[in-house]
Amino acid sequence: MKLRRIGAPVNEGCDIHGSQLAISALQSKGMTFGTVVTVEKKTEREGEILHLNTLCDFLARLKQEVVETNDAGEFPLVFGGDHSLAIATIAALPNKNRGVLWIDAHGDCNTHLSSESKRIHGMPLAVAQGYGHPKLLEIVGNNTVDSDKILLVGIRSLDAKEEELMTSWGLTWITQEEIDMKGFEWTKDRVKSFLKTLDEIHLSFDCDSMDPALCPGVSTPVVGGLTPDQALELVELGFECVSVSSMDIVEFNPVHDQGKTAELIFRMDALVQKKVNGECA
Ligand SMILES: [Mn+2]
Repeated sequence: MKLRRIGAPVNEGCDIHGSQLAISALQSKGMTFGTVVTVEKKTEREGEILHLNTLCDFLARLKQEVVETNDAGEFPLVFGGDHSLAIATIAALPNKNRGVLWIDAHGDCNTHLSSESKRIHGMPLAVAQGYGHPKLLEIVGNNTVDSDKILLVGIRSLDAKEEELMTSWGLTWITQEEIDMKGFEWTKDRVKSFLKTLDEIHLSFDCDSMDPALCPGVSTPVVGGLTPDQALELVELGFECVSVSSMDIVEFNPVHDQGKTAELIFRMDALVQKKVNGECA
């Protein structure tokens, strides 16, 4: 299968300077994109969640791009940009039999009601399950994901209300503390047994799942985390255990990077390309 790189330099879901520059930073290092979907500023209502109209417009266009990529028989690999874009990637394909492997330091399961920051990049996984602001749910339509088909890995920063929501929805997550205590082999076994229950997944990789001491190019770093090699191993495991239908690599912030996160992104891109090409060979 052919891979199509879709650039999504969105920062309105995060509002910390930098991730809007991710695509041009990757292009300057030689990466090429099939398409780049850009943000067009819309008028915002006061008191609404941050940049809601701007993001809804952007996400609808990004979703359409992923739909067309899939219709063309190509594999959509979406580069962020902040994690709000996953709303569009996940919404693009029917999800009733599809799971999600979500590698992240954060839960991204806030709703507009629980969120303190009101930033949409903390909400995409809630929206994907059908919880959140009506305007965001409109983008998802019927393509929600069942909570019992989702596994989060690398979690080390949950808000109290967010954690309550995650528990009430029946979500499963592996914390970084568990990974550190029980080991990476244990982690891979857990991920593997989860993947084996599914036919197909969307893979969402947040760069802040990695230790910011090793990969500092992110907007919301949290102490500790995966090594770049472990991150690659988890992504590889995804492709080896189950059919991956789409993927995001998000939250790269070149302003804070010292070339290290970019280097990991290039390695991950090469790995995904190899897996996608091989799948139909
Ligand atoms: Mn995230």
